Amino acid sequence: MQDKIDSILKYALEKLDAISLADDCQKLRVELLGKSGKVTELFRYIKEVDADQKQKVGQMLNSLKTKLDEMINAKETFLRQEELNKQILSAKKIDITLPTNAKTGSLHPRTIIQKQIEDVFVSMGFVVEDGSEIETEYNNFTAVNVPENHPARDMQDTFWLDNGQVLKTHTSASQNRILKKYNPPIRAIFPGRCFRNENIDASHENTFFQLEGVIVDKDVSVGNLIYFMKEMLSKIFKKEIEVRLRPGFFPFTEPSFEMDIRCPFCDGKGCSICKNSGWIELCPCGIIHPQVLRNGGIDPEKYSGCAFGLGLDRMTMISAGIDDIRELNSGNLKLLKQFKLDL
Ligand code: FA5
Repeated sequence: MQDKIDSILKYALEKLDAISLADDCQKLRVELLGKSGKVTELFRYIKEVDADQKQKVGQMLNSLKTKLDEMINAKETFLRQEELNKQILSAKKIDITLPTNAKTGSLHPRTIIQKQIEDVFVSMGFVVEDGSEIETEYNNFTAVNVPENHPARDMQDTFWLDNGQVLKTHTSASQNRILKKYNPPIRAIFPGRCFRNENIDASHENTFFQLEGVIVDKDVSVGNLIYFMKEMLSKIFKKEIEVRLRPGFFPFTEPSFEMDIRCPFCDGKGCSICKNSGWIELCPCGIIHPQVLRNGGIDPEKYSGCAFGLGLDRMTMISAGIDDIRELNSGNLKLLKQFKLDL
């Protein structure tokens, strides 16, 4: 009996060694342990064995059965895991030679408008400057003539940092650095992200964008301001745009104005975009206060300047016909993807 058991074990080992598919383990199990398998056949011999040997032979065959079962199971588990690994790997395989069908992203409408405005100003001899989002109290307020304890500092509800600096509340915070950097004549625009501790509604965000411009030269007047703004607006809206000035107040400009544009959508007849008034409020502007020039190292006796602070979100909303500023930060791709850069 021992010989027979040994020869079945040897056979099973050789077979298992040669098997490379998990399903073949099942076939071997049937061949050895199935109803008419080799081991089952051996069990039939028990009745022919002497009575005093029956128990011993039975134990030998049972342990052979258990051993074979374990060997086949181990090999089957190993092969099944290997097959699974191959499936996972082949699913993850990337063929870098295939053409890509990945969808590319698109520019945000505000970025599109910013680039268009930058292009127009650059074509008129302006440099485009960058500004920091964290500013000193001096740059954000003092340099632009907002004195200590002046209500203007409360007017712009500010995010103050622990170190006494601020999240820039307006792009005017870059004026001083730019005035110091360039000698007149200066023509510069500087777009940037601004932050105010505002209650959010359809026209106010706590994080928004402005695009500021300064012109400093001999005898700069409101006429220069109107000229450059009209040029920019006409290029953006692709038609002549009429503007008007209303009195305003800013500590950094004197006089200060609010510039409105004749509604480019209804040509002033009245529509939903201009709320039937025929005019759209565009941006504050004015003649740079002499103290601001002085703070920037420029002699106000020799030079004068004008400045404007365009709300980029507002300009984007006007151009794209969006009536709620929150849409711009919403990540609503359906809306945002409608706008294409036309360079
Ligand atoms: C200023 O920030 C001035 N520094 C602008 C300026 C520059 C005036 C140079 C004169 C000379 P104001 O707070 O009005 O001004 O903001 C300018 C524009 O930024 C607004 O017309 C508006 O379009 C936009 N703006 C201001 N606050 C918000 C806000 N919370 N959300 C979205 N846009 C805003």
